[in-house]
Amino acid sequence: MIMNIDNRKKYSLNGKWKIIIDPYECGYYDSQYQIKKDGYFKNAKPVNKSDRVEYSFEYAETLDVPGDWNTQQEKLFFYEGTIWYKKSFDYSKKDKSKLFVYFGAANYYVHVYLNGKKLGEHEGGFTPFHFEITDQVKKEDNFLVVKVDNSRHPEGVPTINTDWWNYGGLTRRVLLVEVPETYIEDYFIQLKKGSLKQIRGWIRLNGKKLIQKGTIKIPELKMTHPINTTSEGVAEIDFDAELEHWSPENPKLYEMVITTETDEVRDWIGFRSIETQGTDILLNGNPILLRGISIHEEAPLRGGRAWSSEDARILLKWAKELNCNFVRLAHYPHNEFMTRQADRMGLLVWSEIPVYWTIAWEKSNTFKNAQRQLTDMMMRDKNRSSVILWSIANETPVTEARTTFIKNLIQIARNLDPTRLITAALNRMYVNEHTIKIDDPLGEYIDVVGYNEYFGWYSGLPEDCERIKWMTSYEKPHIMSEFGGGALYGYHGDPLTRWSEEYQESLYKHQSEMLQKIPFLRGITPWILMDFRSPRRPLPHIQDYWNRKGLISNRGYKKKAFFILQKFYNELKEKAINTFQSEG
Ligand code: GCB
Repeated sequence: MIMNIDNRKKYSLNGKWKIIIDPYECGYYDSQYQIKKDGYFKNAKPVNKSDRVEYSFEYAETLDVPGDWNTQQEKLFFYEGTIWYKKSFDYSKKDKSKLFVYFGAANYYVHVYLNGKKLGEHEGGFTPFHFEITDQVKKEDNFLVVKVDNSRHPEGVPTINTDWWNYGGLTRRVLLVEVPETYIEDYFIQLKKGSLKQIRGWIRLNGKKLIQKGTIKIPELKMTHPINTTSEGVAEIDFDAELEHWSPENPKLYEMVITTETDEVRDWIGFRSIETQGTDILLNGNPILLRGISIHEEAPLRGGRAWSSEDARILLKWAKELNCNFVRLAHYPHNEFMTRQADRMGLLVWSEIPVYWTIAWEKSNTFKNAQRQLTDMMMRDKNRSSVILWSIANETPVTEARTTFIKNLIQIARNLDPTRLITAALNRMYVNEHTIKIDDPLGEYIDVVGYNEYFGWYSGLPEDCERIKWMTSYEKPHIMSEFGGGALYGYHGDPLTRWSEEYQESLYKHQSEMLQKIPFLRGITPWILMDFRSPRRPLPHIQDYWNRKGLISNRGYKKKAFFILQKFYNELKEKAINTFQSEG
Protein backbone atom coordinates (compact mmCIF):
# COMPACT_ATOMS: atom_id res chain seq x y z
CA MET A 1 0.00 0.00 0.00
CA ILE A 2 1.34 3.48 -0.82
CA MET A 3 1.52 5.47 2.38
CA ASN A 4 0.89 9.11 3.07
CA ILE A 5 -1.11 9.80 -0.05
CA ASP A 6 -1.23 13.56 0.59
CA ASN A 7 2.52 13.81 0.35
CA ARG A 8 2.48 12.40 -3.19
CA LYS A 9 1.94 13.97 -6.55
CA LYS A 10 -1.78 13.52 -6.92
CA TYR A 11 -4.61 14.41 -9.22
CA SER A 12 -8.15 14.43 -7.96
CA LEU A 13 -10.91 12.46 -9.62
CA ASN A 14 -13.42 13.86 -7.14
CA GLY A 15 -16.47 15.67 -8.39
CA LYS A 16 -19.40 14.60 -10.55
CA TRP A 17 -19.37 11.01 -11.79
CA LYS A 18 -21.91 9.61 -14.24
CA ILE A 19 -23.95 6.80 -12.72
CA ILE A 20 -26.27 3.98 -13.68
CA ILE A 21 -28.48 2.45 -11.00
CA ASP A 22 -28.54 -1.28 -11.64
CA PRO A 23 -30.67 -3.19 -9.11
CA TYR A 24 -30.75 -6.36 -11.26
CA GLU A 25 -27.07 -6.12 -12.22
CA CYS A 26 -27.93 -6.17 -15.92
CA GLY A 27 -24.63 -4.44 -16.57
CA TYR A 28 -22.81 -7.44 -15.16
CA TYR A 29 -24.87 -10.62 -15.77
CA ASP A 30 -26.74 -11.78 -18.86
CA SER A 31 -30.23 -13.31 -18.77
CA GLN A 32 -28.75 -16.71 -17.88
CA TYR A 33 -26.83 -15.13 -15.02
CA GLN A 34 -23.48 -15.53 -16.75
CA ILE A 35 -20.93 -12.72 -16.40
CA LYS A 36 -21.10 -10.54 -19.50
CA LYS A 37 -18.04 -9.88 -21.61
CA ASP A 38 -19.44 -6.55 -22.68
CA GLY A 39 -20.93 -5.21 -19.49
CA TYR A 40 -21.43 -1.56 -18.66
CA PHE A 41 -17.69 -1.23 -18.01
CA LYS A 42 -17.23 -1.14 -21.79
CA ASN A 43 -18.97 2.24 -21.87
CA ALA A 44 -20.41 1.35 -25.28
CA LYS A 45 -22.03 3.91 -27.55
CA PRO A 46 -24.16 3.23 -30.62
CA VAL A 47 -21.91 3.36 -33.70
CA ASN A 48 -24.74 4.07 -36.15
CA LYS A 49 -28.39 4.96 -35.96
CA SER A 50 -29.54 1.33 -36.06
CA ASP A 51 -27.21 0.17 -33.31
CA ARG A 52 -28.83 -1.00 -30.08
CA VAL A 53 -27.09 -0.15 -26.79
CA GLU A 54 -29.41 -0.25 -23.79
CA TYR A 55 -27.46 1.95 -21.43
CA SER A 56 -25.56 5.18 -21.64
CA PHE A 57 -23.15 6.91 -19.31
CA GLU A 58 -23.16 9.87 -21.63
CA TYR A 59 -26.79 10.75 -20.91
CA ALA A 60 -26.77 9.42 -17.36
CA GLU A 61 -27.39 11.34 -14.17
CA THR A 62 -24.52 12.13 -11.80
CA LEU A 63 -23.51 11.70 -8.19
CA ASP A 64 -20.86 13.53 -6.21
CA VAL A 65 -17.70 11.68 -5.27
CA PRO A 66 -16.77 11.43 -2.48
CA GLY A 67 -20.16 10.81 -0.97
CA ASP A 68 -22.66 8.14 -0.12
CA TRP A 69 -25.45 7.78 -2.66
CA ASN A 70 -28.22 7.48 -0.05
CA THR A 71 -28.21 11.14 0.95
CA GLN A 72 -27.72 12.53 -2.55
CA GLN A 73 -30.99 11.37 -4.10
CA GLU A 74 -34.22 10.62 -2.33
CA LYS A 75 -34.84 7.53 -4.46
CA LEU A 76 -31.53 6.10 -3.23
CA PHE A 77 -32.17 6.63 0.46
CA PHE A 78 -32.90 2.97 1.22
CA TYR A 79 -31.16 1.57 -1.86
CA GLU A 80 -28.95 -1.48 -1.42
CA GLY A 81 -27.44 -2.99 -4.54
CA THR A 82 -25.28 -2.02 -7.47
CA ILE A 83 -24.57 1.39 -8.94
CA TRP A 84 -22.08 1.89 -11.78
CA TYR A 85 -19.90 5.00 -11.65
CA LYS A 86 -17.97 6.47 -14.57
CA LYS A 87 -15.37 9.22 -14.77
CA SER A 88 -13.37 10.33 -17.81
CA PHE A 89 -9.94 11.91 -17.53
CA ASP A 90 -6.78 12.87 -19.40
CA TYR A 91 -3.41 12.44 -17.77
CA SER A 92 0.17 12.97 -18.87
CA LYS A 93 2.58 11.32 -16.52
CA LYS A 94 6.31 11.66 -16.42
CA ASP A 95 8.20 9.09 -18.42
CA LYS A 96 8.99 6.04 -16.29
CA SER A 97 7.02 7.13 -13.23
CA LYS A 98 4.25 4.89 -11.97
CA LEU A 99 0.61 5.77 -11.73
CA PHE A 100 -2.04 4.39 -9.40
CA VAL A 101 -5.73 4.96 -9.00
CA TYR A 102 -6.43 5.29 -5.29
CA PHE A 103 -9.77 4.95 -3.47
CA GLY A 104 -10.00 6.16 0.14
CA ALA A 105 -12.89 3.69 0.57
CA ALA A 106 -15.95 2.39 -1.23
CA ASN A 107 -18.85 0.56 0.37
CA TYR A 108 -18.93 -2.41 0.08
CA TYR A 109 -17.75 -4.50 -2.86
CA VAL A 110 -16.24 -2.95 -5.98
CA HIS A 111 -15.06 -3.98 -9.42
CA VAL A 112 -12.79 -1.43 -11.06
CA TYR A 113 -12.25 -1.09 -14.84
CA LEU A 114 -10.07 1.26 -16.84
CA ASN A 115 -10.76 1.79 -20.54
CA GLY A 116 -12.96 -1.30 -20.60
CA LYS A 117 -10.45 -3.65 -18.89
CA LYS A 118 -10.70 -4.91 -15.37
CA LEU A 119 -8.15 -3.66 -12.85
CA GLY A 120 -9.40 -5.66 -9.89
CA GLU A 121 -11.91 -6.03 -7.09
CA HIS A 122 -12.03 -4.94 -3.47
CA GLU A 123 -14.16 -5.98 -0.51
CA GLY A 124 -14.73 -3.96 2.66
CA GLY A 125 -16.26 -0.52 3.01
CA PHE A 126 -13.83 1.44 5.15
CA THR A 127 -10.26 0.84 4.05
CA PRO A 128 -8.20 2.31 1.19
CA PHE A 129 -7.10 0.39 -1.89
CA HIS A 130 -5.42 1.14 -5.18
CA PHE A 131 -4.55 -0.35 -8.54
CA GLU A 132 -1.53 0.38 -10.67
CA ILE A 133 -2.46 1.81 -14.10
CA THR A 134 1.00 2.78 -15.39
CA ASP A 135 0.71 0.66 -18.52
CA GLN A 136 -2.99 1.17 -19.17
CA VAL A 137 -3.32 4.92 -18.85
CA LYS A 138 -3.51 7.04 -22.04
CA LYS A 139 -2.83 10.76 -22.41
CA GLU A 140 -6.45 11.40 -23.35
CA ASP A 141 -9.93 9.98 -23.06
CA ASN A 142 -9.48 7.45 -20.29
CA PHE A 143 -12.63 6.18 -18.68
CA LEU A 144 -12.72 4.65 -15.26
CA VAL A 145 -15.79 2.58 -14.45
CA VAL A 146 -16.50 1.29 -10.96
CA LYS A 147 -19.26 -1.12 -10.05
CA VAL A 148 -20.13 -0.46 -6.41
CA ASP A 149 -22.38 -2.92 -4.60
CA ASN A 150 -23.46 -2.31 -1.02
CA SER A 151 -25.61 -5.44 -0.64
CA ARG A 152 -25.31 -7.01 2.77
CA HIS A 153 -24.17 -10.64 3.09
CA PRO A 154 -24.25 -13.11 5.98
CA GLU A 155 -20.56 -13.80 5.40
CA GLY A 156 -19.49 -10.15 5.07
CA VAL A 157 -17.64 -7.98 7.59
CA PRO A 158 -19.81 -6.49 8.92
CA THR A 159 -22.59 -8.98 8.38
CA ILE A 160 -26.24 -8.23 7.55
CA ASN A 161 -27.08 -6.74 10.92
CA THR A 162 -25.71 -3.43 12.16
CA ASP A 163 -26.96 -0.39 14.03
CA TRP A 164 -25.73 2.10 11.42
CA TRP A 165 -26.77 3.11 7.94
CA ASN A 166 -25.41 1.03 5.08
CA TYR A 167 -24.26 4.10 3.15
CA GLY A 168 -23.24 2.92 -0.33
CA GLY A 169 -20.98 4.41 -2.96
CA LEU A 170 -17.56 5.91 -3.49
CA THR A 171 -17.63 7.29 0.00
CA ARG A 172 -14.07 8.66 0.16
CA ARG A 173 -11.66 10.40 -2.23
CA VAL A 174 -10.59 8.98 -5.57
CA LEU A 175 -7.16 10.12 -6.71
CA LEU A 176 -4.52 9.41 -9.29
CA VAL A 177 -1.21 9.08 -7.49
CA GLU A 178 2.10 9.35 -9.31
CA VAL A 179 5.34 8.01 -7.83
CA PRO A 180 8.88 7.49 -9.17
CA GLU A 181 9.74 4.19 -10.83
CA THR A 182 11.33 3.05 -7.59
CA TYR A 183 9.49 4.65 -4.72
CA ILE A 184 9.21 4.60 -0.96
CA GLU A 185 6.21 2.36 -0.67
CA ASP A 186 5.89 2.19 3.08
CA TYR A 187 7.54 3.04 6.38
CA PHE A 188 6.88 2.50 10.06
CA ILE A 189 8.50 4.93 12.46
CA GLN A 190 7.60 4.95 16.16
CA LEU A 191 9.32 4.62 19.52
CA LYS A 192 10.50 1.14 20.32
CA LYS A 193 8.22 -0.56 22.84
CA GLY A 194 9.48 0.20 26.33
CA SER A 195 11.69 3.11 25.29
CA LEU A 196 11.19 6.86 25.39
CA LYS A 197 14.04 7.73 23.07
CA GLN A 198 14.83 4.85 20.76
CA ILE A 199 13.25 5.44 17.34
CA ARG A 200 12.67 2.14 15.67
CA GLY A 201 11.15 1.08 12.39
CA TRP A 202 11.71 0.35 8.74
CA ILE A 203 11.22 1.71 5.28
CA ARG A 204 10.43 -0.33 2.18
CA LEU A 205 11.06 0.50 -1.46
CA ASN A 206 9.16 -0.86 -4.41
CA GLY A 207 10.47 -0.87 -7.97
CA LYS A 208 13.50 -1.91 -9.98
CA LYS A 209 16.31 -0.36 -7.96
CA LEU A 210 15.87 -1.84 -4.55
CA ILE A 211 19.40 -1.37 -3.23
CA GLN A 212 19.77 2.30 -2.42
CA LYS A 213 21.42 4.69 -0.04
CA GLY A 214 19.52 7.46 1.64
CA THR A 215 18.84 9.38 4.80
CA ILE A 216 16.19 9.90 7.40
CA LYS A 217 16.17 13.40 8.82
CA ILE A 218 14.49 15.22 11.66
CA PRO A 219 15.19 18.82 10.62
CA GLU A 220 14.00 20.35 13.90
CA LEU A 221 16.53 18.27 15.83
CA LYS A 222 19.18 18.69 13.13
CA MET A 223 19.47 14.91 12.96
CA THR A 224 20.40 12.90 9.89
CA HIS A 225 20.73 9.13 9.82
CA PRO A 226 21.90 7.02 6.90
CA ILE A 227 19.65 4.44 5.27
CA ASN A 228 20.89 1.46 3.27
CA THR A 229 18.19 -0.70 1.72
CA THR A 230 18.71 -4.43 1.14
CA SER A 231 18.03 -6.37 -2.05
CA GLU A 232 14.46 -6.64 -0.74
CA GLY A 233 14.27 -2.86 -0.67
CA VAL A 234 14.07 -2.77 3.12
CA ALA A 235 16.10 -0.72 5.60
CA GLU A 236 15.84 -0.96 9.37
CA ILE A 237 15.72 2.28 11.31
CA ASP A 238 17.14 2.38 14.81
CA PHE A 239 18.54 5.47 16.50
CA ASP A 240 18.16 7.49 19.66
CA ALA A 241 16.76 11.00 19.86
CA GLU A 242 16.08 13.43 22.68
CA LEU A 243 12.41 14.09 21.97
CA GLU A 244 9.55 16.07 23.33
CA HIS A 245 6.95 13.37 23.75
CA TRP A 246 3.54 13.55 22.11
CA SER A 247 0.62 13.74 24.53
CA PRO A 248 -2.89 15.26 24.56
CA GLU A 249 -1.48 18.24 26.48
CA ASN A 250 1.44 18.65 24.10
CA PRO A 251 0.69 17.08 20.70
CA LYS A 252 4.20 17.60 19.45
CA LEU A 253 4.86 16.36 15.90
CA TYR A 254 8.21 16.28 14.17
CA GLU A 255 8.69 16.56 10.47
CA MET A 256 10.49 13.46 9.24
CA VAL A 257 12.13 13.47 5.83
CA ILE A 258 12.99 10.16 4.21
CA THR A 259 15.19 10.54 1.16
CA THR A 260 16.51 7.83 -1.12
CA GLU A 261 18.27 8.07 -4.47
CA THR A 262 14.96 7.97 -6.34
CA ASP A 263 12.31 9.32 -3.95
CA GLU A 264 11.53 11.50 -0.96
CA VAL A 265 8.60 11.56 1.48
CA ARG A 266 7.81 13.85 4.36
CA ASP A 267 5.54 13.08 7.25
CA TRP A 268 4.65 14.65 10.58
CA ILE A 269 5.10 12.07 13.30
CA GLY A 270 4.71 12.20 17.08
CA PHE A 271 6.54 9.97 19.54
CA ARG A 272 5.01 8.53 22.67
CA SER A 273 4.94 5.26 24.52
CA ILE A 274 1.82 3.37 25.51
CA GLU A 275 1.70 0.37 27.82
CA THR A 276 -0.28 -1.16 30.64
CA GLN A 277 0.72 -1.97 34.19
CA GLY A 278 -1.83 -3.86 36.26
CA THR A 279 -5.04 -1.92 35.84
CA ASP A 280 -3.24 1.24 34.66
CA ILE A 281 -2.67 2.61 31.19
CA LEU A 282 0.66 4.43 30.99
CA LEU A 283 1.25 7.15 28.41
CA ASN A 284 4.93 8.10 28.30
CA GLY A 285 5.31 6.18 31.55
CA ASN A 286 2.57 8.08 33.41
CA PRO A 287 -0.89 6.76 34.35
CA ILE A 288 -3.64 8.27 32.26
CA LEU A 289 -7.41 8.27 32.50
CA LEU A 290 -9.02 8.26 29.06
CA ARG A 291 -11.80 10.85 28.98
CA GLY A 292 -13.39 9.82 25.73
CA ILE A 293 -16.39 9.80 23.48
CA SER A 294 -17.51 7.35 20.79
CA ILE A 295 -17.90 8.73 17.28
CA HIS A 296 -19.54 7.32 14.13
CA GLU A 297 -18.37 8.48 10.73
CA GLU A 298 -21.60 10.43 10.27
CA ALA A 299 -21.20 13.86 8.70
CA PRO A 300 -21.85 16.71 11.11
CA LEU A 301 -24.79 18.95 10.18
CA ARG A 302 -25.55 17.58 6.71
CA GLY A 303 -25.76 13.85 7.60
CA GLY A 304 -24.51 11.02 5.43
CA ARG A 305 -21.04 9.51 5.47
CA ALA A 306 -18.37 11.93 6.67
CA TRP A 307 -15.25 12.11 4.51
CA SER A 308 -13.64 15.55 4.53
CA SER A 309 -11.00 17.20 6.67
CA GLU A 310 -13.64 19.77 7.60
CA ASP A 311 -15.96 16.99 8.86
CA ALA A 312 -13.08 15.61 10.92
CA ARG A 313 -12.27 19.02 12.34
CA ILE A 314 -15.87 19.66 13.45
CA LEU A 315 -16.32 16.25 15.07
CA LEU A 316 -13.02 16.33 16.90
CA LYS A 317 -13.48 19.94 18.00
CA TRP A 318 -16.70 18.88 19.71
CA ALA A 319 -14.76 16.12 21.46
CA LYS A 320 -12.24 18.72 22.66
CA GLU A 321 -15.09 20.93 23.89
CA LEU A 322 -16.25 18.00 26.00
CA ASN A 323 -12.79 18.00 27.62
CA CYS A 324 -11.91 14.70 25.99
CA ASN A 325 -8.38 13.43 25.57
CA PHE A 326 -9.58 10.29 23.76
CA VAL A 327 -12.01 9.19 21.04
CA ARG A 328 -13.37 5.81 20.07
CA LEU A 329 -13.76 5.78 16.30
CA ALA A 330 -16.56 3.25 16.02
CA HIS A 331 -17.24 0.71 14.45
CA TYR A 332 -14.92 0.61 11.45
CA PRO A 333 -11.81 2.48 10.29
CA HIS A 334 -12.69 6.16 9.80
CA ASN A 335 -11.19 8.26 7.02
CA GLU A 336 -7.55 9.28 7.32
CA PHE A 337 -8.35 12.93 8.06
CA MET A 338 -9.68 11.82 11.45
CA THR A 339 -6.47 10.21 12.70
CA ARG A 340 -4.27 12.94 11.15
CA GLN A 341 -6.42 15.62 12.79
CA ALA A 342 -6.34 13.70 16.11
CA ASP A 343 -2.52 13.73 15.90
CA ARG A 344 -2.58 17.49 15.59
CA MET A 345 -5.31 18.18 18.15
CA GLY A 346 -3.98 15.87 20.84
CA LEU A 347 -6.69 13.24 20.96
CA LEU A 348 -5.81 9.63 21.65
CA VAL A 349 -7.60 7.19 19.35
CA TRP A 350 -9.24 3.79 19.58
CA SER A 351 -9.46 2.45 16.02
CA GLU A 352 -11.74 -0.44 15.17
CA ILE A 353 -12.71 -2.99 12.50
CA PRO A 354 -16.34 -3.94 11.80
CA VAL A 355 -16.19 -7.36 13.45
CA TYR A 356 -19.51 -6.45 14.94
CA TRP A 357 -22.14 -8.56 16.73
CA THR A 358 -22.24 -11.93 15.07
CA ILE A 359 -20.30 -12.57 11.88
CA ALA A 360 -19.64 -15.95 10.20
CA TRP A 361 -16.96 -17.14 12.64
CA GLU A 362 -16.54 -20.52 10.98
CA LYS A 363 -15.96 -19.26 7.42
CA SER A 364 -12.39 -18.92 6.24
CA ASN A 365 -13.33 -16.21 3.73
CA THR A 366 -14.88 -14.14 6.46
CA PHE A 367 -11.70 -14.51 8.48
CA LYS A 368 -9.54 -13.46 5.52
CA ASN A 369 -11.76 -10.48 4.93
CA ALA A 370 -11.57 -9.39 8.59
CA GLN A 371 -7.81 -9.93 8.54
CA ARG A 372 -7.47 -7.78 5.45
CA GLN A 373 -9.51 -4.96 6.95
CA LEU A 374 -7.47 -5.16 10.16
CA THR A 375 -4.10 -5.08 8.44
CA ASP A 376 -5.15 -2.34 6.00
CA MET A 377 -6.37 -0.20 8.89
CA MET A 378 -3.13 -0.79 10.77
CA MET A 379 -0.92 -0.18 7.76
CA ARG A 380 -2.60 3.12 6.95
CA ASP A 381 -2.39 4.54 10.47
CA LYS A 382 0.66 2.89 12.01
CA ASN A 383 2.62 6.18 12.05
CA ARG A 384 -0.10 8.10 13.87
CA SER A 385 0.91 8.70 17.48
CA SER A 386 -2.72 9.43 18.36
CA VAL A 387 -3.68 5.80 17.73
CA ILE A 388 -3.02 3.78 20.88
CA LEU A 389 -5.60 1.00 20.65
CA TRP A 390 -6.46 -1.40 17.86
CA SER A 391 -9.91 -2.78 18.54
CA ILE A 392 -10.70 -6.14 17.06
CA ALA A 393 -14.39 -6.66 17.87
CA ASN A 394 -17.60 -5.19 19.27
CA GLU A 395 -20.19 -7.09 21.31
CA THR A 396 -19.49 -10.55 19.96
CA PRO A 397 -21.13 -13.71 21.29
CA VAL A 398 -19.26 -15.86 23.79
CA THR A 399 -18.61 -18.98 21.72
CA GLU A 400 -15.50 -21.00 21.03
CA ALA A 401 -15.58 -20.24 17.29
CA ARG A 402 -15.74 -16.51 18.04
CA THR A 403 -12.88 -16.65 20.54
CA THR A 404 -10.63 -18.62 18.14
CA PHE A 405 -11.40 -16.22 15.29
CA ILE A 406 -10.56 -13.13 17.31
CA LYS A 407 -7.57 -14.72 19.03
CA ASN A 408 -6.09 -15.36 15.58
CA LEU A 409 -6.72 -11.77 14.52
CA ILE A 410 -5.04 -10.54 17.70
CA GLN A 411 -1.96 -12.60 16.91
CA ILE A 412 -1.73 -11.02 13.48
CA ALA A 413 -2.14 -7.53 14.92
CA ARG A 414 0.58 -8.10 17.52
CA ASN A 415 3.05 -9.33 14.91
CA LEU A 416 2.38 -6.36 12.68
CA ASP A 417 2.54 -3.72 15.40
CA PRO A 418 4.15 -4.63 18.70
CA THR A 419 4.01 -1.01 19.92
CA ARG A 420 0.29 -0.54 20.51
CA LEU A 421 -2.36 -2.10 22.72
CA ILE A 422 -5.15 -4.43 21.66
CA THR A 423 -8.72 -4.09 22.85
CA ALA A 424 -12.29 -5.21 22.10
CA ALA A 425 -15.67 -4.07 23.37
CA LEU A 426 -17.17 -7.00 25.24
CA ASN A 427 -20.82 -7.68 25.80
CA ARG A 428 -23.12 -7.15 28.71
CA MET A 429 -22.93 -9.90 31.33
CA TYR A 430 -25.06 -10.12 34.41
CA VAL A 431 -24.56 -12.22 37.51
CA ASN A 432 -27.87 -10.88 38.76
CA GLU A 433 -29.86 -7.71 38.26
CA HIS A 434 -27.44 -5.61 40.28
CA THR A 435 -24.14 -7.35 39.73
CA ILE A 436 -21.95 -7.41 36.69
CA LYS A 437 -18.95 -9.62 36.29
CA ILE A 438 -16.76 -9.07 33.29
CA ASP A 439 -15.46 -12.50 32.40
CA ASP A 440 -15.83 -13.05 28.68
CA PRO A 441 -12.90 -15.40 27.88
CA LEU A 442 -11.75 -12.92 25.22
CA GLY A 443 -10.58 -10.73 28.10
CA GLU A 444 -7.57 -12.99 28.48
CA TYR A 445 -6.17 -12.11 25.04
CA ILE A 446 -6.58 -8.34 24.98
CA ASP A 447 -4.51 -5.69 26.78
CA VAL A 448 -7.35 -3.34 27.62
CA VAL A 449 -10.86 -4.62 28.30
CA GLY A 450 -13.63 -2.63 26.65
CA TYR A 451 -17.11 -3.10 28.00
CA ASN A 452 -20.50 -1.87 26.80
CA GLU A 453 -23.28 -1.37 29.33
CA TYR A 454 -26.66 0.31 29.05
CA PHE A 455 -27.97 0.68 32.58
CA GLY A 456 -30.80 3.11 32.68
CA TRP A 457 -31.62 2.55 29.03
CA TYR A 458 -31.93 -1.09 27.93
CA SER A 459 -32.34 -2.19 31.54
CA GLY A 460 -33.72 -0.33 34.52
CA LEU A 461 -33.94 3.40 35.04
CA PRO A 462 -31.07 5.89 35.36
CA GLU A 463 -31.17 5.86 39.16
CA ASP A 464 -30.61 2.09 39.17
CA CYS A 465 -27.02 2.65 38.02
CA GLU A 466 -25.82 3.44 41.46
CA ARG A 467 -26.89 0.08 42.85
CA ILE A 468 -24.71 -1.85 40.39
CA LYS A 469 -21.75 -3.80 41.73
CA TRP A 470 -18.84 -4.23 39.34
CA MET A 471 -16.46 -7.17 39.25
CA THR A 472 -13.97 -8.41 36.72
CA SER A 473 -11.87 -11.50 36.14
CA TYR A 474 -9.07 -9.46 34.62
CA GLU A 475 -6.31 -7.51 36.33
CA LYS A 476 -6.16 -5.15 33.36
CA PRO A 477 -7.27 -1.61 32.57
CA HIS A 478 -10.95 -1.40 31.61
CA ILE A 479 -12.71 1.10 29.41
CA MET A 480 -16.46 1.66 29.58
CA SER A 481 -16.63 1.66 25.81
CA GLU A 482 -20.38 2.40 25.66
CA PHE A 483 -23.27 3.62 27.74
CA GLY A 484 -25.99 6.09 26.85
CA GLY A 485 -29.61 6.71 26.04
CA GLY A 486 -31.67 8.34 23.33
CA ALA A 487 -33.00 11.90 23.47
CA LEU A 488 -34.59 14.04 20.79
CA TYR A 489 -33.06 17.51 20.84
CA GLY A 490 -35.66 20.02 21.96
CA TYR A 491 -38.01 17.41 23.45
CA HIS A 492 -38.47 18.15 27.14
CA GLY A 493 -40.08 16.34 30.04
CA ASP A 494 -39.21 15.21 33.54
CA PRO A 495 -36.19 12.94 34.11
CA LEU A 496 -38.40 9.86 33.79
CA THR A 497 -39.79 10.80 30.37
CA ARG A 498 -38.18 8.54 27.83
CA TRP A 499 -36.63 10.33 24.83
CA SER A 500 -36.53 13.67 26.65
CA GLU A 501 -33.28 15.60 27.06
CA GLU A 502 -33.93 15.45 30.81
CA TYR A 503 -33.97 11.62 30.81
CA GLN A 504 -30.63 11.50 29.00
CA GLU A 505 -29.24 14.17 31.31
CA SER A 506 -30.28 12.17 34.37
CA LEU A 507 -28.77 9.03 32.87
CA TYR A 508 -25.40 10.75 32.41
CA LYS A 509 -25.53 12.06 35.99
CA HIS A 510 -26.20 8.65 37.46
CA GLN A 511 -23.73 6.92 35.17
CA SER A 512 -20.91 9.28 36.13
CA GLU A 513 -21.64 8.66 39.81
CA MET A 514 -21.42 4.92 39.20
CA LEU A 515 -18.35 4.99 36.97
CA GLN A 516 -16.25 6.86 39.52
CA LYS A 517 -16.60 3.94 41.87
CA ILE A 518 -15.20 1.28 39.54
CA PRO A 519 -11.61 0.84 40.70
CA PHE A 520 -10.33 -0.88 37.56
CA LEU A 521 -11.80 1.68 35.14
CA ARG A 522 -9.26 3.74 33.16
CA GLY A 523 -11.34 5.05 30.29
CA ILE A 524 -14.84 6.09 29.28
CA THR A 525 -16.30 6.49 25.79
CA PRO A 526 -20.06 7.09 26.13
CA TRP A 527 -22.33 6.33 23.19
CA ILE A 528 -22.20 8.74 21.33
CA LEU A 529 -21.03 12.23 20.20
CA MET A 530 -23.68 12.90 17.55
CA ASP A 531 -26.96 11.31 16.43
CA PHE A 532 -26.38 8.89 13.55
CA ARG A 533 -28.64 7.23 10.99
CA SER A 534 -29.77 3.69 11.62
CA PRO A 535 -32.41 1.52 9.94
CA ARG A 536 -33.09 -0.06 13.34
CA ARG A 537 -34.58 3.18 14.65
CA PRO A 538 -37.93 3.84 12.94
CA LEU A 539 -39.94 5.42 15.80
CA PRO A 540 -41.88 8.26 14.13
CA HIS A 541 -41.33 11.84 15.32
CA ILE A 542 -38.61 10.75 17.73
CA GLN A 543 -36.12 8.67 15.84
CA ASP A 544 -37.18 8.86 12.18
CA TYR A 545 -34.28 6.50 11.40
CA TRP A 546 -31.77 8.23 13.65
CA ASN A 547 -30.15 6.64 16.64
CA ARG A 548 -30.77 9.49 19.09
CA LYS A 549 -28.10 8.64 21.65
CA GLY A 550 -25.99 11.57 20.46
CA LEU A 551 -24.98 14.27 22.91
CA ILE A 552 -25.32 16.52 19.89
CA SER A 553 -28.24 16.38 17.46
CA ASN A 554 -27.74 15.61 13.79
CA ARG A 555 -28.16 19.33 13.17
CA GLY A 556 -25.36 20.18 15.56
CA TYR A 557 -27.34 21.28 18.63
CA LYS A 558 -26.00 20.28 22.02
CA LYS A 559 -28.39 18.38 24.27
CA LYS A 560 -28.43 18.83 28.04
CA ALA A 561 -26.39 15.68 28.67
CA PHE A 562 -23.50 17.17 26.70
CA PHE A 563 -22.95 19.66 29.49
CA ILE A 564 -23.11 16.97 32.19
CA LEU A 565 -20.31 15.01 30.56
CA GLN A 566 -18.37 18.20 29.85
CA LYS A 567 -18.52 19.13 33.55
CA PHE A 568 -17.64 15.62 34.71
CA TYR A 569 -14.60 15.52 32.41
CA ASN A 570 -13.59 19.01 33.44
CA GLU A 571 -13.51 17.92 37.08
CA LEU A 572 -11.45 14.87 36.24
CA LYS A 573 -9.10 17.05 34.23
CA GLU A 574 -8.80 19.83 36.80
CA LYS A 575 -8.21 17.45 39.66
CA ALA A 576 -5.80 15.43 37.49
CA ILE A 577 -7.65 12.24 38.41
CA ASN A 578 -6.00 9.23 36.80
CA THR A 579 -7.52 6.41 38.81
CA PHE A 580 -10.89 5.80 40.39
CA GLN A 581 -11.33 4.65 43.97
CA SER A 582 -13.63 1.83 44.94
CA GLU A 583 -16.56 2.50 47.24
CA GLY A 584 -15.16 0.53 50.11
C1 GCB B 1 -24.45 -1.13 21.18
C2 GCB B 1 -23.68 -1.17 19.92
C3 GCB B 1 -23.82 0.11 19.12
C4 GCB B 1 -25.28 0.55 19.13
C5 GCB B 1 -25.67 0.84 20.55
C6 GCB B 1 -27.14 1.25 20.69
O1 GCB B 1 -24.22 -1.84 22.09
O2 GCB B 1 -22.32 -1.46 20.11
O3 GCB B 1 -23.36 -0.10 17.82
O4 GCB B 1 -25.51 1.62 18.29
O5 GCB B 1 -25.50 -0.29 21.32
O6 GCB B 1 -27.45 2.40 20.47
O7 GCB B 1 -27.95 0.38 21.01
